[in-house]
Amino acid sequence: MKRVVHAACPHDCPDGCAVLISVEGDKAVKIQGDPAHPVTKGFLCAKVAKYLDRVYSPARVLHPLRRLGPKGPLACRNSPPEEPAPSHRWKPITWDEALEEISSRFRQIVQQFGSEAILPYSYGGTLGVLNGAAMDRRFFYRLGASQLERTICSEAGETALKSVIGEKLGTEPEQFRFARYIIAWGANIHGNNIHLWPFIEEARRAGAKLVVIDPYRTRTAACADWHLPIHPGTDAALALAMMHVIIGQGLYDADYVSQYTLGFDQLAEKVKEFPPECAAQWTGISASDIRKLAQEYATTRLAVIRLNYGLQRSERGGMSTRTVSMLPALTGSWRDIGGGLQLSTSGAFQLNKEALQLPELMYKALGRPARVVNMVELGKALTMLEAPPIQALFVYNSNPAAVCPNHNLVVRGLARHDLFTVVHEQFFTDTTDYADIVLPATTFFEHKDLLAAYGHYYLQISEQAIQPLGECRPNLEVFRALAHRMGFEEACFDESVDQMIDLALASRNPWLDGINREELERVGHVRLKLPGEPFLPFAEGKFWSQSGRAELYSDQLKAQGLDPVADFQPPEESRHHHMGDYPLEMLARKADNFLNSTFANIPTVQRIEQPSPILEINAEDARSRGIAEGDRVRVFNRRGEISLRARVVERVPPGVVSAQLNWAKLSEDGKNINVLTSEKLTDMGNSATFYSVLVEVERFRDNNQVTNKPAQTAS
Ligand SMILES: Nc1nc2c(c(=O)[nH]1)N[C@H]1C(S)=C(S)[C@@H](COP(=O)(O)OP(=O)(O)OC[C@H]3O[C@@H](n4cnc5c(=O)[nH]c(N)nc54)[C@H](O)[C@@H]3O)O[C@H]1N2
Ligand SMILES: Nc1nc2c(c(=O)[nH]1)N[C@H]1C(S)=C(S)[C@@H](COP(=O)(O)OP(=O)(O)OC[C@H]3O[C@@H](n4cnc5c(=O)[nH]c(N)nc54)[C@H](O)[C@@H]3O)O[C@H]1N2
Ligand code: SF4
Ligand SMILES: [Mo]
Repeated sequence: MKRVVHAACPHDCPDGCAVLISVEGDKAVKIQGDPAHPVTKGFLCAKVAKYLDRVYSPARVLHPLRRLGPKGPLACRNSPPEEPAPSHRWKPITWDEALEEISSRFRQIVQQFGSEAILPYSYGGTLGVLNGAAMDRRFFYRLGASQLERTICSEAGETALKSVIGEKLGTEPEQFRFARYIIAWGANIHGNNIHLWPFIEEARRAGAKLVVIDPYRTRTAACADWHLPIHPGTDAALALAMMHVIIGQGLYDADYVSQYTLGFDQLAEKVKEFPPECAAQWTGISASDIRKLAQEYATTRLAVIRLNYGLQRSERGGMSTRTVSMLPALTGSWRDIGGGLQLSTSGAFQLNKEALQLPELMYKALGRPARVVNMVELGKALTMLEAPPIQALFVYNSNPAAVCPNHNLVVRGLARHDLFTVVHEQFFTDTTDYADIVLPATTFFEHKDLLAAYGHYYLQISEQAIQPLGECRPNLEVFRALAHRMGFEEACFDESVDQMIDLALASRNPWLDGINREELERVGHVRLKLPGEPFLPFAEGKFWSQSGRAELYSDQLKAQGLDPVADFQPPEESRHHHMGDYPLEMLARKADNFLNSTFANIPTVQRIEQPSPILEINAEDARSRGIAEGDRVRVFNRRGEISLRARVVERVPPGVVSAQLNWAKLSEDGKNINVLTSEKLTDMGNSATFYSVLVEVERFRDNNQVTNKPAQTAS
């Protein structure tokens, strides 16, 4: 019998697609986008369209396993990317044995070092409300484990956006069709946010102009009306210069500014320091182009900005995001249907997180907040953290040995003999190579969950379509079982999936009013009860900041030692400071067809992505280094080096090179691009600085001379 199950894509992607899975017997046979969802519109991205290959991959982790032999990747590479667990490497054990071993090691560590010697490590494997951050949080709070500061992705931008408008709210994607001037600012829409594209296309058919501000000529930039290849990390200079023009020429909405903003006078004073001529030197964008951009943006009715997280992965990414976030408050474009700005919509989903996560359990365990470890600094934490040293690491929903900056330091930490590492995973990733115990995880086909979104305003239930493969378990069930093993007796560890969904929905937020599980189960996705149709969150001010206004001046920032208005300084790791040993700015970017490191091992997805790890370099930089298309090159800085194949392109301007995130063990030298990235944190939000990286590139003298050893094996 064939049935169709409504699910929701749980991957870390703004589009939050509604998915229909066709099932015959207990086998999923088809996946498609739900045509009824107003943003999914019946299509999926190329990678998730191939999801059956991922769910039924022969390389899935299907049973609990204990490592045999040393930590670290096998002298790998030549093994096919998809292969089941090699038997000389892993010994299958029962769940009972695995849980027993984990709980007894945890107990021992708690006794000897204290509970904060245990560190959870998780991020965006699933954004499901229950399997992303619920039972796991309860467990680690109750255990009194160190807390993880989860800022690897977006915290700089989020903090900055909130510093102006107070919450993560913005223009809904469906309204982009009404815009007549669209700026994609540090936003790779074709790669990372494809479901916005049809709305942009619709707007362009009606005459809208699309401008892309990105140092890299993305596919989005290539089909835009105007691409401005900005120097990495200099967006604040551009935005401040735009405001210099907008204010100087009186192009702002004086009525909106006076009614709904705070600090305009200070801003007007500040932007005097940033005439376009000065910003041109920092940004590489000519003064006349800056003027033109400012004038067009401020005078075209229905101008919208799709701001994304690209520019905040930079040392001063917070300030960059803050300055751009000020623009629609200045022009009053928040008034217009199809105006305003979108960075994230997630602030609209005020689920009852407290009840799901129960942070009070931490106080019960410790009587105080537990130590906080920043996830970006995992390498440091594992190798040089003050007492108590991390003795156990529990990884789920993340692949830190691939995604974390300063990879060499991370794997040095992960290779520690005395570190007890558990990894709950769907695949044998770079991180499972360092695990003592690997636990098999379900995919979203195999469990039920509740999904919010950060690129639209629909709440969804994702139903379980098939039985778990092998002995796979959802995150929630693993932490429930572990809590029982640890003897935690609180009733919260017994709550069922449906009880937890009901809890999540039991929120005082009026936008969730009346939305219940039964309705979600019946229709799959439900629009939040947003006030007004169309939803214009800030048409009449009502910002979620303390003052209720868009804060162009912020005392809070001042208290943090930041400029209370805005400011620009170039990143220390940029062309503006170092022109010496490492003169090239590297963008360690995401692949258009993977999702961070997810999908990198799926052959049918690999086939649609660029072949083997490459370095994109401009002809000018290639020529001066004697590098030709296809040459093996060594890319290096003081943190590490990697061997890549050169591709000489116009997509990156002179002075900038680009390479993609991938699994380290799939490359010839067992490394990935994060050997070069820095764990330096951003100016706001303690986020990662993947796009503030300087490198040098040289041609291998002997073009076949490539070190063929894995990054780090256990000694
Ligand atoms: N296909 C695909 N989709 C994804 C992901 C993926 O890996 N692959 N990842 C998902 C995740 S976790 C996230 S957070 C989102 C992120 O989606 P985006 O926010 O779009 O993030 P990025 O791709 O990091 O950066 C966007 C663009 O910013 C550019 N950029 C880099 N530095 C600067 C700068 O200094 N200034 C400006 N103006 N631009 C700059 C980059 O070249 C890039 O094209 O995408 C999600 N969707
Ligand atoms: N160089 C460079 N590095 C980057 C970035 C970049 O642009 N450049 N982007 C950064 C960004 S924005 C982000 S968000 C981070 C992302 O970092 P991560 O959140 O670690 O993202 P993924 O690489 O997608 O790894 C998620 C892992 O979770 C597993 N998983 C999926 N679902 C489940 C589940 O239900 N249970 C369990 N237990 N596991 C599951 C997947 O198999 C996958 O291996 O990477 C960051 N790293
Ligand atoms: S990864 Fe993004 S675009 Fe692809 S199906 Fe999931 S939510 Fe949609
Ligand atoms: Mo992210």
